[in-house]
Amino acid sequence: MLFAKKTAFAITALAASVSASPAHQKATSTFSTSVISSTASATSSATSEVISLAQWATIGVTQYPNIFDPSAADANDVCSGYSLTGLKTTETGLYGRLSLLKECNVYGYDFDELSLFVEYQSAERLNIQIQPVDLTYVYILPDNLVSKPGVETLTPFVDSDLVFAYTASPFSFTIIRKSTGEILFSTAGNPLVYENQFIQFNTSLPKGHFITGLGESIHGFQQEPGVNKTLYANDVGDPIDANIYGVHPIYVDQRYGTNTTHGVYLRNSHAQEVLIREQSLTWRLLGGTLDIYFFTGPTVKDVITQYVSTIGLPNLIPYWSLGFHQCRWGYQTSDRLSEVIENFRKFDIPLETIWTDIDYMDSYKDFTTDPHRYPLEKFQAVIDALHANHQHYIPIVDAAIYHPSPLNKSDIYPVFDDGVAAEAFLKNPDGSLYIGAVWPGYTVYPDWLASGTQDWWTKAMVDWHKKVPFDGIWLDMNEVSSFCVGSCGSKNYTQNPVHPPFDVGGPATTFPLGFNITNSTDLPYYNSIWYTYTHTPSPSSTASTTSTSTTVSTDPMNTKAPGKGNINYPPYAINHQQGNHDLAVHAVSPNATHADGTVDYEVHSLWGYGITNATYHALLEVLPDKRPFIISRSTFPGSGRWGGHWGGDNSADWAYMYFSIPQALSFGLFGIPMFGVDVCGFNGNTDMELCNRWMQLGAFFPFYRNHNYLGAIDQEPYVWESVTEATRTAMAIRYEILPYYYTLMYEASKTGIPAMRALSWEFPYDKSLASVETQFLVGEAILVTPVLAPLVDYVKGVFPGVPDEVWYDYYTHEPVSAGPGENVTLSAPLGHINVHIRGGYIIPTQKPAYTTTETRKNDWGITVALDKVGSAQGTLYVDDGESVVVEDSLVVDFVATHGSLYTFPRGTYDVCQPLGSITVLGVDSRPSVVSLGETIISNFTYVNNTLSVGNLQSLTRAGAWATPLVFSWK
Ligand code: MIG
Repeated sequence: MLFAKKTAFAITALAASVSASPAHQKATSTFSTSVISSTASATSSATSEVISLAQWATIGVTQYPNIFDPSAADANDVCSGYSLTGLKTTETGLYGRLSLLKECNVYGYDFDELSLFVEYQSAERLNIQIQPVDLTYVYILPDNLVSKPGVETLTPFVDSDLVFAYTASPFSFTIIRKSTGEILFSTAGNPLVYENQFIQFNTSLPKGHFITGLGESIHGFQQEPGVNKTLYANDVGDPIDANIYGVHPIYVDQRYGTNTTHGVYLRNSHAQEVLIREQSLTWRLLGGTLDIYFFTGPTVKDVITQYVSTIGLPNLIPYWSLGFHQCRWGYQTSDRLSEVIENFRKFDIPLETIWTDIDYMDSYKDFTTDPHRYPLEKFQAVIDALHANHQHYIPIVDAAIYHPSPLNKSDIYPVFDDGVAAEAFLKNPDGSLYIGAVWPGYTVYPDWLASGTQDWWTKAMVDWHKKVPFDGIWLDMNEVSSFCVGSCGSKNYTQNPVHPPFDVGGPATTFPLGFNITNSTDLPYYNSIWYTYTHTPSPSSTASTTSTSTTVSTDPMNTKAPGKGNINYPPYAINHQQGNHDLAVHAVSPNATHADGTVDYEVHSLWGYGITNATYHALLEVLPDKRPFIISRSTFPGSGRWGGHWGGDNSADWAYMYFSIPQALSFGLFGIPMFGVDVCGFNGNTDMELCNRWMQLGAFFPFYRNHNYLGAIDQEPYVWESVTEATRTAMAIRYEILPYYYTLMYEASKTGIPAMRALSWEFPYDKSLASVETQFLVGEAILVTPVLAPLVDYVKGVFPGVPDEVWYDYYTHEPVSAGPGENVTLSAPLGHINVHIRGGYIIPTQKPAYTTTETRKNDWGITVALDKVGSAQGTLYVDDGESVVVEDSLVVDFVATHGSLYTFPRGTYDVCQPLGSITVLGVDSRPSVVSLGETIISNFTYVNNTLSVGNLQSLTRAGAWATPLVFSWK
């Protein structure tokens, strides 16, 4: 086999020279100069000629996805199911035995005898477990790996609102909501199919259902009839309606007829497929056991709390992580990084955290820095300066670990050697190291189920932090990605470092819809970059190396195998998005083996969850007593306990700005509230108009980060004057309401209810809101209505709850005039994002500054938005923003009624900043007397039914929340 010697193009300085002077900003957009070179590798320590991984090694064996195969057997037609016998009640539920009625072996081998357990675990949760009586060939997902909730309170099942009913033969079960008599879930009419590599059950659904959840995919919020959801962790750049990075087998079923909601969670780490139809849902699993949890709700927020506390509540984020994050693939030198940091300062755009992508690494090896491009001392000076300015630094850490070549004495990589010594890496079935390929060349993969892996990982992080004092970690490629099929490096790793089998980071070739109109002046410039790139000759291949083949076994016949079966080519082929639908394409192969014998096939989608867990615990050692901050690409139920998530490789186009909202809402209910997407778009070039709108929209997401593809034009917000201004406007709001946002993140860590919310969660009785996913709420009090299309200066939005609710414009304090269900047209010129405050709510604020730390040192404010009867309430939570174990905290309750605002502080956390201002929206008439405590305040303004007082500092010197306050207007 040929390994072509090849060089890759890299745009080394596309991002190199945006001017830092405002005078250089153009009204539309500015491109930086680009230098295109043909270095052998994007990092310097590689030699000028590098062997590339052969193309053939990336290609799998074609599988025909079952859902597209018209000749595929339908298990519901060919299987007969089981019959239930020996049903007994237990202390907490039922136990029974299921016997196979007739052999079927449709996509594997039938299990003859199954055990059925029904357990009423709490008043809110019912668990059904079905597993083979003989557990020899079945994978049982360990409790200590993925939380397995048990019986919480000894509830006799009569106390539950859920009733389990059944038919004995063929066995089926039905879950009924007692209080409404509604059937929530029923397998009646379809057989249970339970084989070693295929499990299937169905439920009927009412017509017109509203199902959400089931991720991760790029899709609208609702999972409507026709959806085929494939759940299998996958490294791919955000195609629409395909399986991507994370796996979340949970759905929420919101029933408008009875205004009740329930949730269904399937605790299983195998590949899955869920088919949603007008009146049914079919769930397919490629192994393991059935472990289903039903949550009673009855409100949708109840379901979220019930589910998220089952899988693990999200960790409380550090306060600083709510600041703005700037990232890109292509900050190629530490000088460039400094320049970007300075540019933000010069343009007065708050920058909390700068991130580096794989550019900083020495030949893409984790825990290294490139000696020439990121010389350590210089790099350290950049990080020290950030810290001195209350700013932060986050590096990427890739999943795979470089395997040095033993033939090259100078190819030294202790992180690898230490990992081998710790037995920390995945193996082949024969016990040798599993060796795939990622950026650095042939790589090995941490085995998160092996006992020595955590300590090895922690040590690597602790050691590295001594050199590169990072503040958080960005976890990428953890699906877990491999560029070749199988253990392709087993016989070839001496060729390391090999280059990826594709060119890295060529110029982006697309622009957003409408670009030619709004940004026409940039087109010739862009075309010239593309011309240079396509006319630079590629050095020809000069040598070849032979390779013996890999260890991948190929069984295109899909033969059924007993035991664990044919794990590389399971008889039921899921619609896996990768080339040929082969499970081993662009990922570690299903037969990669963990220390305890578990194969990747059984826990594939848990790899990213494993590294997030391990990194969280490593960070607790790196920065003792500081809350770890992690953003991970691959996630699984429970990942939220350790980290947040970004939406992966979206595209710089309007559609992806829209998709960011349903993706965020879904991750909210997945228990991962710290979510955001690559603002301004990753793949493709962005443009001024899109980036303007997106920088404003992103400011209302919990995780706010601009990130960009290597070969795309610059997109820091200062690149365009209009984006600079739009960004400052939106960031001023974000930083002003940080106390409110942080309080919401705190609540998320206690209840699971995310900060960013669907309208259908807050107004569950209004079916017309179910489909709204172009607007969202931050908490209960702030409604965001972004522009999601080019070339418009207005936006349409609904105002939920009217006429009972009143919504005030954030900027003008004007109440919105809207009828129930009315799609109101709002003015939205470029640079203006519609934000509304809901009457009845009180929002604590702080005067915004450049960083969150400086903002925390500023005066407080209170915004009171009165409802129709002149009342409002709110809460503030404050602590030091960083302790893992919070010893001192402060909660302030706010109530406004009958012309007075009362604050009720309690707790031990000291806040010394005074209260500077109070603003009351919706005051009917000009007050004659305004007072704070005993002091009459004569200096107030009353405009637009808004009462504003400032300069209260002298009255609250001991700190805004030192004592309860009464503020009155009469
Ligand atoms: O295969 O590190 O999703 O954010 O910039 C690409 C380079 C690898 C994928 C991540 C993206 C990141 C990029 N990475």
